[in-house]
Amino acid sequence: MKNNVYDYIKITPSERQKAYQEMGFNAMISYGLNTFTGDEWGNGKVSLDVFNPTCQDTDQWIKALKVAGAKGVILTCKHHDGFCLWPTKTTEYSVKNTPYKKGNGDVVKEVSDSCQKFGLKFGIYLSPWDRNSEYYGTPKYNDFYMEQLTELLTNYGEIFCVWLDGACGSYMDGKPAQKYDFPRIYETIRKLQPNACISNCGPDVRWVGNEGGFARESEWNVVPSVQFNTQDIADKSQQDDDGSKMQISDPSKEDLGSRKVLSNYNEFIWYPAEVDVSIRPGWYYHKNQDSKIRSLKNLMNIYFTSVGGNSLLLLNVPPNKNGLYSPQDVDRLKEMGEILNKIFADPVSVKDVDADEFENGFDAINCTNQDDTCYAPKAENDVYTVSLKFVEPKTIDKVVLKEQCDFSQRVERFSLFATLNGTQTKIYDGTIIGYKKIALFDEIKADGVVLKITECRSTPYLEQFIAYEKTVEIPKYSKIEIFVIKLNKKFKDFSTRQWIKRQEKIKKKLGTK
Ligand code: FUL
Repeated sequence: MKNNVYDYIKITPSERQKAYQEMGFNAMISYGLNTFTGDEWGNGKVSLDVFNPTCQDTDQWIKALKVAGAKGVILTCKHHDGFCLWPTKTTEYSVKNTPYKKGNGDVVKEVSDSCQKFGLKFGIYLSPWDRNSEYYGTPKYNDFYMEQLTELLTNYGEIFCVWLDGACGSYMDGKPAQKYDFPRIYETIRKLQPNACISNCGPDVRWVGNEGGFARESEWNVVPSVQFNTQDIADKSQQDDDGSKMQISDPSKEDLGSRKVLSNYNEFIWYPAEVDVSIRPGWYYHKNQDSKIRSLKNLMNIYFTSVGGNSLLLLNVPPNKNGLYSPQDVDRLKEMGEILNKIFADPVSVKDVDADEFENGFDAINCTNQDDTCYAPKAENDVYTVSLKFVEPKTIDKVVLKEQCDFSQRVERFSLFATLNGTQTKIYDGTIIGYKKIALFDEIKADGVVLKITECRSTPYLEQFIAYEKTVEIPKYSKIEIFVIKLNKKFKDFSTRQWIKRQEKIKKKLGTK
């Protein structure tokens, strides 16, 4: 195919996608009957009497998430077991028939109210797969689902995201997978909540493809439109309740959007990646996982590869049987928020910026502030250079870079250099920048920093180029730890492939997809 870069850079985000990307880090709350039974995937037949949190406090959840730095919250209003956390008119399998508040509770309302109180956005997870509904597998299910969606989109204020899970194990119930009416689902969401992004099995936000917290080294926002394919997403999603299987496949080397890949296609979309991952091994609370919460180092690693690598982070934190976040989770969230605040406490003040001649209105100084103005050079070039001179020498250990995505994602390769008394030391080599790139490097004393963009789709539009002082030791993996992690992944990848083969055989035997 004969494309040129202009075919790619004409692809830009919608307003709703921009608002979502701006949020960076959101949380998911998995809560429901599974919390009380210890299941990950309830079978849809569990007695509603089990749902009886004695001191549920959604303010406590939302406060803890806010402290960590999350900007929005997505609640599992209905998981695969079909149990609804709101008193829906569509089914009896809901909170209204549980002992909780003698059937007068509405957990969706409580969470959305708490979000409003603490200034977080609220989003919904409404599982397409439903193991309770008698309609599942028939065309009637689509009407039923639409009614549930409509209730959620009309009664709980502004919704920032509808998360459509591709996971389905209907073969376990001897049923074929439902053919969902996605066009109707999207149309309803657009009509009732035009600002909401549709994530995962939706057109706005791309599932990164695993649930272990791994992103690609180069995550592109512009990808071939074939990447948005609900069947494909469902096929790659969980098909068994052993969540650990989803934590494996390491996509870091996968290439979805380089020029080489794009050149094979002729239709492209803006489709940013989202990394969904749980703070615990399971999505739901299990007491025996209290000691298995991800370490701060691990969470920071996920943060820097997702938020710091042009992706979104969706961190699941599940409440316990009392209806509270356990102290272990609260503490970890607090540590996370505290360290992030410290890491980004001291942007280095700049006294001078030097760059190639700028396009009118796109002065180089624009990339040193934190608004959405940007720098753009006037003419296309082989290398674009921007040099910052600090007010005084500082010890730095990270640089934050952002492209102004109204002009698409353009930068394909760059390097950073620290300067001190006229000498230059290379401190970082990178590929994409996109919405946000956090470049971490070993601490170095510098009186300035230089960015050289060596590959770019036409001229760059640089919104931010800010160096940060080293304020705290960033929890990072050592080289040996990285080696062990990689080895582990390889081993798990192998066992997952064997597992998938076995699953395929079982499904073939059962005659289901
Ligand atoms: C998966 C589901 O099967 C898990 O139970 C969880 O809800 C996760 C967010 O998505 O695919």
